[in-house]
Amino acid sequence: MSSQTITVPDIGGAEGVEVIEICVAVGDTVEAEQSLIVIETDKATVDVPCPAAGKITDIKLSVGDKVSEGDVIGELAGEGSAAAPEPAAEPAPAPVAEAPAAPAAAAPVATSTSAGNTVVPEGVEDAEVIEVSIAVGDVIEEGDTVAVLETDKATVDVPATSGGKVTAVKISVGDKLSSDDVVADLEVSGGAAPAAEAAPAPAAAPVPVAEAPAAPAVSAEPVASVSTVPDGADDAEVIEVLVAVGDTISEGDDLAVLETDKATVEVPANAAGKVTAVKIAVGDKLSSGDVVVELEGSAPAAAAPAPAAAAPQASAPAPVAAPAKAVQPAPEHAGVKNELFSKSTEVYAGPAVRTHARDLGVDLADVKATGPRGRILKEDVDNYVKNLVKTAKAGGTAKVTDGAGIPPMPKHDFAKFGEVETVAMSKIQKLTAMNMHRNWLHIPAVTQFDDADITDLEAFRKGLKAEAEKRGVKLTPLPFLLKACAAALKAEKKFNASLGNDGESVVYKKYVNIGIAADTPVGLLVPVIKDVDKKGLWELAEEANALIKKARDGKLSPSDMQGGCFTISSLGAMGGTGFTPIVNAPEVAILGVSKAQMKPIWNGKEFEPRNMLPLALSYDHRVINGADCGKFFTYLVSVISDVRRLLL
Ligand code: CAO
Repeated sequence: MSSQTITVPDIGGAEGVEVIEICVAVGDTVEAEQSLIVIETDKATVDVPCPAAGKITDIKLSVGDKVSEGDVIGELAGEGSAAAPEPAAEPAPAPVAEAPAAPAAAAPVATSTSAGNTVVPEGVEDAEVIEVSIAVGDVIEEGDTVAVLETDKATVDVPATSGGKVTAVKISVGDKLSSDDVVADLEVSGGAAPAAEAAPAPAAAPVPVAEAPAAPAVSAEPVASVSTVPDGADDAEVIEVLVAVGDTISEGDDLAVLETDKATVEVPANAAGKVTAVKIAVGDKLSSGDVVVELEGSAPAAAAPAPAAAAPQASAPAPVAAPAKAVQPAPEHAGVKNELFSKSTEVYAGPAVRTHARDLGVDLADVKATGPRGRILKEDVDNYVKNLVKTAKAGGTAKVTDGAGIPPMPKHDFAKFGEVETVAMSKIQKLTAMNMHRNWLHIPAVTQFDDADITDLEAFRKGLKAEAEKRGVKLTPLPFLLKACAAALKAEKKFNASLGNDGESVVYKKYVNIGIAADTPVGLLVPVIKDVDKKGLWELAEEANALIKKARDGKLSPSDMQGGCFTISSLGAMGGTGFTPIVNAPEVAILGVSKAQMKPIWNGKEFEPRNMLPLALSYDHRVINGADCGKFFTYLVSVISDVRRLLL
């Protein structure tokens, strides 16, 4: 077993960079590329990966130490460690046979006349293999396509950098490749010059990023400019957008947080002004020059972001498979104090921890940090998950303050207890389920109950039966309820409203459209009667009859179901003394109607038999308060109980 001293790789010339996390302990068995320590400059947090697999036998650093390139991190014992080169640029001294397929440019096989390889040409970085075009045994010539790679900008053929017979294919679909990565081992026949010549990739190789992305160039308009991603970033994921349209920003202000697999960095504005468009979103992959925001009212930005030479480079610590290669900390802007994550809410975590959290589906905002200066450690994420699991196993729900979210529903094996039949839900049933679930979760609803005395209304309605028959209309209590609700919606405008799309405003409607929840063979549908306030009883009865028929015949058009302000859900014909209807968003209230019943009502002197209609009014408490409901409901009940009041 060999031993290797692990040192701090090239960190772009930065000196005295603070160690903020030691990720391993003596005795740990580590993989190549596993994070050993995390260092932090004022611009970036960078994981320093282990150059080879092995066992940690010594650690020389502690949290808080200041390190520079070449400082000793610790000792590694392991089979792979001897082969791992120092981060320095000298050619690997001992390219012994057991060396793994190192993509080193100074190809160790240069002396061989029978073996070589073909490598990824220059200019490629972290591009995904979408096709492998060769197989073992193939005889290829220099320039033949050996694979197809894809970046977010282009799909390119990878030409063979050398000819020969393929003895091993070193890549698979889905791999991420960069320049000099070995694509295939070759047996070179006829003594043709092998890898040594081939290693430097042909300059003509197509470079995926060559076709410039959406013009980072500065707009020609005098007052408009853009702020772009600085040099060095490549395919880095946006994990936070820190500005919005309308914000006024200064040069150097943080616009977004990007993350690669090795570092998390902030993107500073390279121009000042008012943000007129944000061109990125969380999840986007950005590279140097990509436009982050459009600005107005500033001096146009210099064409390119031009990072200052003195910027502490978090890029490319060089141990072999150079990990943090794409990451360049933001350029330093004179006079701009820019604390790491200063605007990134309280979530302060390195890339490895962020990736770990994402893999586990953990929102870091929910995790209690125990690291230095409030940094979230991997153990913090693990402990958070452990606690959730423990709570779930204990059969309890997590405390509200635990932010446990909605626990998943357990799966059931119904067939275990007897014969079952599984029937697929109709499209409408699934849609209704989804809408109900969404509305139930989003709307803090309150339901208030009351009874309306419909003795007189029913007498009036029955008196109109003959006329209704003549007109060919079925006259149920529904059109009366429609008229009464329209009057109440006009009287209490908070009920004829919706929450604005921004969640910070209320939209009051000047029209009165009311939906009727209708039970149909395919599920619950809600046709909407428009301008109820402008229509008479017969017209409402006719329209309700027609729309309900259309719904049951499956003939409603989307426009028949749109534009509702309020809904009536009547189960009156079916029975029941009350139910709590779910608000039909974006409406803010719904009236549930149950079966009318004769009840003894005290009239001040005696009990009198009265026909009482049970009503339940659910409302969105974000828009409507209890007092508003009281007013609306009292008015509604009063007009239902005495429809003459509708004339007032
Ligand atoms: N109390 C007593 N009787 C009632 C009544 C009530 N509240 N409401 C209606 N009735 C009577 C009607 O008067 C009619 O009797 P007559 O023919 O003797 O007059 C009978 O019940 C049948 O009425 P209907 O159901 O055909 O008509 P409607 O206008 O009352 O209702 C509709 C139409 C579409 C609302 C209803 O049929 C329906 O589908 N309701 C289902 C609503 C639903 O599923 N909502 C979801 C619940 S959870 O939010």
